[in-house]
Amino acid sequence: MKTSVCIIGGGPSGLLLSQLLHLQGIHNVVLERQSREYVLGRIRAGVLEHGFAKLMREAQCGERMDREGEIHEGFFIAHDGAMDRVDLHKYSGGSSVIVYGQTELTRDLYDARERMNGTVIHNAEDVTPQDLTSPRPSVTYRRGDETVRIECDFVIGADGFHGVSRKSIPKTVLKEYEKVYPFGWLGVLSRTKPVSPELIYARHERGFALCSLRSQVLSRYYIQVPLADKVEDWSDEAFWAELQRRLPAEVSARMITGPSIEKSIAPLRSFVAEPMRYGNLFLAGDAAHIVPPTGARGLNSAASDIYYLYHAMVAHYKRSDASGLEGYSAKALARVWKAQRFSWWMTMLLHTFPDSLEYDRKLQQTDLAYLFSSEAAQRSLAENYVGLPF
Ligand code: FAS
Ligand code: PHB
Repeated sequence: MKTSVCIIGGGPSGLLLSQLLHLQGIHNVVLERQSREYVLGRIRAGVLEHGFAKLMREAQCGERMDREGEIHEGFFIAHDGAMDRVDLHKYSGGSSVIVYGQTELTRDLYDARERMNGTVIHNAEDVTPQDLTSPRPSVTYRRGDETVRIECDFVIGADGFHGVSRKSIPKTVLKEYEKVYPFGWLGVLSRTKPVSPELIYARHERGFALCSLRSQVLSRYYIQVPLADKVEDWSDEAFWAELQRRLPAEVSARMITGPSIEKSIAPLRSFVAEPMRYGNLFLAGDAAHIVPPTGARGLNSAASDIYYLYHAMVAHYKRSDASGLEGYSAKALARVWKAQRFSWWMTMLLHTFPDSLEYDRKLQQTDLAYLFSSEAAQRSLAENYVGLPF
C-alpha cells in the first residue's frame, strides 16, 4: 500500500489531521490499534479552545459541535469560603471556550472520515514505523497472520502517551521532561442536571474538586484522590459525599446526584518529549506531551500541533516549501511549553499536596487573593484558558 502521509493513531489528533489533509487532496492513511467502539468509549476532555473549534470547522466537522456544544464565557473558582468568577469574555478580549466532549468530537471526525471514504484501519496490530531517516519511510502492521507495509513520504506519530512512535526515536536523540504529581483525579459521568451552568474549580483542604458538564443532562465531576486509590475503593455514594464536602454549601445543597455511567481515575503528570521530529517522523498530541487536566490544555495542546503540521504539509505538497516541516518541532514546542506552564500553575494553585508546608498553603491562598484583586492577573489566566494564538 502507498500513501503520502501515514498517521499512527485514530484519536482526535490523528483523525483531525487526516481530515484536514484529505480536504487538501493529500492522501493519507490512519492506523488505529483499537476498534472504533473502544476509541469512542473513552471519556476524556470536555473544554475546547476557540482555536480547536476553528480547526474542526475548517475540517468540515464543526456542525454538531456548534449545534450541541455550549459557549462558556467564564468559570468559577471556589476557595476559602468564596466563589469568584473568572470572566473569560471580559479578560480575553471577547473570546470564550466551547464545552463539547472529546468523545463527541472524535465521533464527528470518524463520521467525516467515513463520509469522505477516508482510510482508517482499526485493530491494526504491531504497528511499526520503519526507515524513518530514509527518503522512503514505511509503516508495517499485522492484520491477522498477514504483515502489511505502507510506503509513504511522512509518518505522523499521533498515537498518544503509550504509543510506539515516540519510542521509535533513538534515546540518543530524544530528551524527555517529566513531573509526576502525588495524586490523581477520580472522574464520574452521570445523567444528571449539572449543578452549575459554568464550571466550578474548587480548592479545599480535603482536596481539589471540579464540577463540569457535557450537556444540560450529562454532568462530569472530579475529585483529587491519593495515587494509591483504586476505582473500586469508591462507591458512588462515597464519591458524591466527598465531592459535596469540597464544594460551597449552597452548591452542594442543590447538587443532583445519580448513578455513575463512567468512573475512572487518571494519574496527573506533566511531560514533554523533544524534538517532535525525527527524520520523516513527526509527533503530535499526547505522543509528545501530556499535561495535568487542571487547565483543560490536554486536547487543546494537540490542536496547535495539528495546525502547524497541516499547514506545513500543504506548503510542502503544493508549493514545494519545506520550511514548515523544518520549523515544526521548534514552533510546536514553543506553544506546548506555554500550555505546560499554565497547566502546572493551575495544578499547583488548586490541589492539596501531601508534603506541603503551612507556608505553601498560605502562598496558594495569596495567589488566589492576588488573582481576584488584579485585572492583569485575570487577563493572564483568561488568555491562557481560551487558548494562546497558534
Ligand atoms: P489519544 O491518546 O487520544 O489517541 C491516540 C490513539 O492512538 C488512541 O486511539 C490509541 O488507541 C492509538 N494508539 C496507541 N498506540 C498505538 C499503536 N502502537 N498503533 C496504533 N494506534 C495506537 N484533556 C483535557 O483537556 N481534559 C481532560 O479532562 C482530560 N482527561 C483525560 C483523561 C485520561 C484518562 C487521559 C489519558 C487523557 C485525558 N486528557 C484530558 C487528555 C486527552 O484529552 C488527550 O489530550 C487527547 O486524548 C489527545 O489526543 P491524541 O493526541 O489523539 O491522543
Ligand atoms: C472536563 O469536563 O472533563 C474537564 C473540564 C475542565 C478541565 C478538565 C476536565 O480543566
